[in-house]
Amino acid sequence: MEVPTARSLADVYPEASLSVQKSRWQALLAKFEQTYGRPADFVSRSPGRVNIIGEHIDYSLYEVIPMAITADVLMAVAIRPSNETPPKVRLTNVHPEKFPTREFEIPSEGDIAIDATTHEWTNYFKAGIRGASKLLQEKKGKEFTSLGMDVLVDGTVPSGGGLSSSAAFVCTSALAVMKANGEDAVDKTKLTELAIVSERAVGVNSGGMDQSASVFPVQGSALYVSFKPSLTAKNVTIPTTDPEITFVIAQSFVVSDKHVTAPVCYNLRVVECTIAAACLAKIFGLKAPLPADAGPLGISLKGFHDTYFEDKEGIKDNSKTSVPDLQKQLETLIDLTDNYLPQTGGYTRDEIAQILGISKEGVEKQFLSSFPVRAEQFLLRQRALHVFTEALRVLQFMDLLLKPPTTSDGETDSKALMKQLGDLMNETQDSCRDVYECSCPEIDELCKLARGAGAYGSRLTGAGWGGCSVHLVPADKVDKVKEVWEREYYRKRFSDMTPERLEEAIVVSRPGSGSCVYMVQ
Ligand code: NG1
Ligand code: MG
Repeated sequence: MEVPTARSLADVYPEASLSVQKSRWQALLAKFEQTYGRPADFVSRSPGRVNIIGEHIDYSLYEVIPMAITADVLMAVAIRPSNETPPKVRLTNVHPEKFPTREFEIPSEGDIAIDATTHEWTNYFKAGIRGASKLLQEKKGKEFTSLGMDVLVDGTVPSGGGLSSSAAFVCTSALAVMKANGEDAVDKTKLTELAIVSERAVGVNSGGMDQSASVFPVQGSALYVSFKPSLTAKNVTIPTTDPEITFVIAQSFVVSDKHVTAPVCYNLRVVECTIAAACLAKIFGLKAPLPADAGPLGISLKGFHDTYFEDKEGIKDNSKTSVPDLQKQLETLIDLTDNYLPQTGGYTRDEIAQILGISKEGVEKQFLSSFPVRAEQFLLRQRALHVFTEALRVLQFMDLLLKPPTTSDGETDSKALMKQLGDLMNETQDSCRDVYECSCPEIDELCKLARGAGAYGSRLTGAGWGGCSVHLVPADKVDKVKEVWEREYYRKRFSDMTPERLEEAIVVSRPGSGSCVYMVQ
């Protein structure tokens, strides 16, 4: 499937936001001309996302169900002359006070240096150039170097807020570079894969959910993303019910900056899950080594899962296993983890080395040297338990979307559906808070308030430790939930809460559309 070329803004945005978007696009194109003295050739666009369910399991290569939101990153681009050597990139932002103007050259073969130790906005564009250049070199030959570009950026996905501004930015950049170099048909899977790898170049050990959710969606659908055996994404419509199911997103305004917290939060979780996979494989004496797969550290809990059932039950291709059987497998793995990784206080480097039968230096080298991580104890038991139970909840959630409960006259039983979907989201929140330890008191409070005011399900979304929360709320309860948050959370905690900030804090989002290009006439 290819990234579509939008003919009009109605292809890109839901009806309700069209007039706001129209003025935003006009302003972007006018500012482009004013800045660079000529019109843009095209606009590249990718949205942010909210994850509905499947938290912190993408990097263990389990399925997740995010959806695209309306907020997005736009890049108006004009291609620079092809005889310019080396080719130059000029990057400006509609908010230059936050994102200052930059200029740099593209070295031959596109092997652009990225200093991941500084948190610099243009790194994400460089990551896009690097990834896209690699892909284009495979096609056009080693000596290919990208053309230069003049770019003006306008992003509306709040950064550090858990709605994946970074993936939206990298996907938009990579798409812009592909397009500028004459790629008319950009394959969605290829674009997503290159954006995943590109984002890792910026120093975050990320899974692939955000980039998939930014590239693939079609309007009105959530996305079921699988990573194994290879990346695939299926659009799933949310059943129409009365009252309508809505997903409401609420910011906690607790900023969780991954570049600062990763060594003790995000990257540490990635490492804990990877070590758990290695330890479980060793404990069960699996005959085959774990497959080297697309997880950030080469092996994954899903890799362990498939290998375990191949070893014990002779299942050669677990992707063909039925959903009820997959659910049983996960229940088995939950039991095994409970019995065979018993230490609730965690495992030290020495203990891990002992389980794996390697030296402490070996542990350090294999698991702790690719990304900065700081820890003495690794909570393998809790992390594996979260991952397996969460993977199970995703399967159950998908089942409900595909086969919603019905009333005696065969209609969708919306109350029962919302209750069951909501229960699963609430269980995710409990697990994130107590087992995976990636929530925070502010998010817990937003969830509690929402449930009290009529939300069926409430949980953190994205990496956590702050950022955003997502809530399943029937349309007729949205106002009540908002009112309670305003009164009990935002105004109590932030004395300087302005109406504009409140507007930003709560978003009722319908599933939006993914990446696209728009040609400027
Ligand atoms: P955010 O919320 O964008 O930091 C991160 C990861 C995802 C996923 C979630 C947790 C990046 C770019 N994204 O999301 O891949 O692992 O956390 O489910 O690191
Ligand atoms: Mg991000």
